[in-house]
Amino acid sequence: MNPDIPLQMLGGITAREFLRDYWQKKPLLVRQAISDFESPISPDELAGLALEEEVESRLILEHGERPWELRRGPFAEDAFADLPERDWTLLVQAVDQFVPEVAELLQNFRFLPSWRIDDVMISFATPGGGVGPHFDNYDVFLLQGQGRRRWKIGQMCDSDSPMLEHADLRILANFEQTDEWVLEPGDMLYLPPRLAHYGTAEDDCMTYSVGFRAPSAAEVLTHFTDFLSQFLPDEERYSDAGTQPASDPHQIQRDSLDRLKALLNEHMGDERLLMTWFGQFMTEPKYPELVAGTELSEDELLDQIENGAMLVRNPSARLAWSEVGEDLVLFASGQSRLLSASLRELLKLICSADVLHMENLGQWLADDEGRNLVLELVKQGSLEFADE
Ligand SMILES: [Mn+2]
Repeated sequence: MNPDIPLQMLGGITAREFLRDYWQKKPLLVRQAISDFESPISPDELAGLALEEEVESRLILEHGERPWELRRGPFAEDAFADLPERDWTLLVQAVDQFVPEVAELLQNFRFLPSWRIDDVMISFATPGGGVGPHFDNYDVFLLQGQGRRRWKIGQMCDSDSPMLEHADLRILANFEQTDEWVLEPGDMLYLPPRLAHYGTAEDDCMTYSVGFRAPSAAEVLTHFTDFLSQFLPDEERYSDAGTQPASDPHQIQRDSLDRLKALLNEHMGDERLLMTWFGQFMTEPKYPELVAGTELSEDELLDQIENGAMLVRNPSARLAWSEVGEDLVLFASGQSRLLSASLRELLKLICSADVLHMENLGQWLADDEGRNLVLELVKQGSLEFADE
């Protein structure tokens, strides 16, 4: 997409301007980001999802058995019958993985890397309902789907910000309001990480939260070094050949630190392994159990596609690709595969096409490496046959 075309989604500024002035920096309110927006799912359908075993959901009651009572799904069918008239909210995670029309909304965010997107959470709230004042460590776009919600924003927070005592929820003890707006269907509010916010329903309402993900520095270091260490032989150790005689054998000299830093830098600076780890880490599925492959032979794959079968990306899979030296690498749901540069267009196709079929896949199935890639992705579960 052209980053210099003004977008209605961003209130008439370009993706370039949004990324320069707002992304990760400050909030942006967009009235009618999507005009005449009609929520692709109803509150009843959302409640229905919260009954499903594989769906992650929560109910929060401001005046429950204790303040801000949290109940976790999956819920029984009668769970919604006894709820009070107001001041509660139902939150359902990753609705984009279960409702294709909700996944389609993500097309509006193609100016950001798809591997940065976490999920589309949808909340339904009765009047007064919300999750309390809080902050997140992630960027979020809050798109109003139905009814009206009042959003207040406040101070920038961090892990030292005082919280209410609560076993399950992170609710801010202090909220220093700086602004507030009432959002109507189609309105959208972008919030950068760590900005305090407090949303309450004005009437029965649904809000779509397009949430992003970024590994913490602690995660990057622990996970990358874990990954790296698999490739390091036990005999490779701290070494001090050529060291000087010690003036005091109890002192750790500065030159020891320099040797240690050289050892770290040699491995931490391995860009090939860093890219491989990062791609694998960022494409790990939110729910790995929903990416289950099927056994399939090459002949079966070809037969089916030649007979008109279509492949789609598993909505729970995550795909990305990258260049590593002269080669390409495809990351699929936490795994990586090194491929020759000639497969570039196939990788782009697999990552972006709505469906894969004989017409757009045909030439690649005649290529050994291409055919094998498609087969492996079906066996792994990142691609699956579309239901007719
Ligand atoms: Mn939030």
